Amino acid sequence: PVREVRRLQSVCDKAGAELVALDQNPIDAVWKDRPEAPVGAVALHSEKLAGRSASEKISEIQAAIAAKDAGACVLTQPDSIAWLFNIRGSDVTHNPVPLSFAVVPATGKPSLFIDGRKLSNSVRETLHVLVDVEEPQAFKAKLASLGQAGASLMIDPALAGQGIADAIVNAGGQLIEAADPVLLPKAIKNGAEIDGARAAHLRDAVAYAKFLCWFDDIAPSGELDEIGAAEKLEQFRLETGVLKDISFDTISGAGPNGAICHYRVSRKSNRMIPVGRPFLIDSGAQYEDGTTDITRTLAVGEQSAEMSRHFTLVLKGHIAISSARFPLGTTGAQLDTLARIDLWKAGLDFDHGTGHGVGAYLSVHEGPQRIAKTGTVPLKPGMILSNEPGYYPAGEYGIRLENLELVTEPSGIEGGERPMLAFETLTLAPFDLRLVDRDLLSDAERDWLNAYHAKVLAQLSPLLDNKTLTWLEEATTAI
Ligand SMILES: [Mn+2]
Repeated sequence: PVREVRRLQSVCDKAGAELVALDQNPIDAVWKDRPEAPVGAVALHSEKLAGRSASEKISEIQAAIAAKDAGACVLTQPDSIAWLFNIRGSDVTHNPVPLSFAVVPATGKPSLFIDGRKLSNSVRETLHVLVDVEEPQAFKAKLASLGQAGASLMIDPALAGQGIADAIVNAGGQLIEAADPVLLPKAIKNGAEIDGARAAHLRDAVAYAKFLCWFDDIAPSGELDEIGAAEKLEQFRLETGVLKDISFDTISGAGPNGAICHYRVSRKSNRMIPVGRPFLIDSGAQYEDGTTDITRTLAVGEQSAEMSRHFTLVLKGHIAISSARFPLGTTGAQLDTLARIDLWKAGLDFDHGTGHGVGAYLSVHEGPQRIAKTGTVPLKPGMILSNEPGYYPAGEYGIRLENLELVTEPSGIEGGERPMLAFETLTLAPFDLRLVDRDLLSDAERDWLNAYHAKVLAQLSPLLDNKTLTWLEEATTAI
């Protein structure tokens, strides 16, 4: 990206070094068995799920481009392109996006640069109404011809490659640097996308409850390993019959592996899940109507008082975020502290953000919103964010508790003056009460936990088999 090249340039300047751009990537010379670029099939994303037509979205984005006095905007993010044209792809594992580029003029028909082998005749016909479909090889020539015509082209310096900026400028064009105009509208989900997210989470919760019930049967034997747990969870999700993919590689962390934040289980690292330590599992699903992401930390056998204390401190942070009320204009950075304050008081912390944006059957991580020290974007109604504080005593175990939260419309509070935003929790799964130290929770926190568990039980009970329902009733007992 342009911004990264600038950063490297300034580092090189300081060090008295020279940053040299090459025409050929030197890795290509030695990468003999490089696979061909993927040609995953493109599917149309229905207007019923998207909530808006592609032509309506294109008009909105064109107005944003015109407002920047740009002749056109170059889109480089596959999820921005997928959102704008109401398409989904299968080029990237766990992310339903087609690899492609697009040039959207302030007026007139956009151009989509995509390998034609990804498009069936019917998809191509539908797209042709909206865009000029061109092969990827034509992309650079298009940038050059716009440059030669003296056009002003909008690019996002954090996302667009330096090669794109060079192609425009070298041909005589002007650059207008601005945030990808799709990011914000994509982040703010409309009514159809919110309904879809709720449906996806309810479906996912049924699979998840079955997994938790199964886990409690098997794990205390000490004969379950990380891969076995991850595969079983995926199997329950597959049994929904509508799983498109998991939304990322499951983080299944037993004992010390749980303390590695972005741990990814492999055949080599695979551990047996030890009895007597919490087990962390972070996973998610892609359904046509929504993307999920959930982390639970589960008791396996007896847990020490120290483990429960750590778990409960993390839970307090999770509850503080979930129950927060805040005015319009509040950023994720302002809320981030709420997730940490009880850990800080105990001399503890965690080294990742508290939450990230989540797409609507798109990337499980999307901007621009986040709950983190770097979260400078105000939270808006319709945004979906994760709420996932943690604590990771190195070499011992990991604790993380994650739900997805929807930012609601501002509403009044009894006795209050100003309308406040809130979070509606989308994820529906119990927190492991065997790890909760009741005495560390305030009355309000206990009320929150009991109300959440009552909601989980009420929503799931009509959908569960008897065995899972009996398990869930026990798991959601009021404390
Ligand atoms: Mn997450």
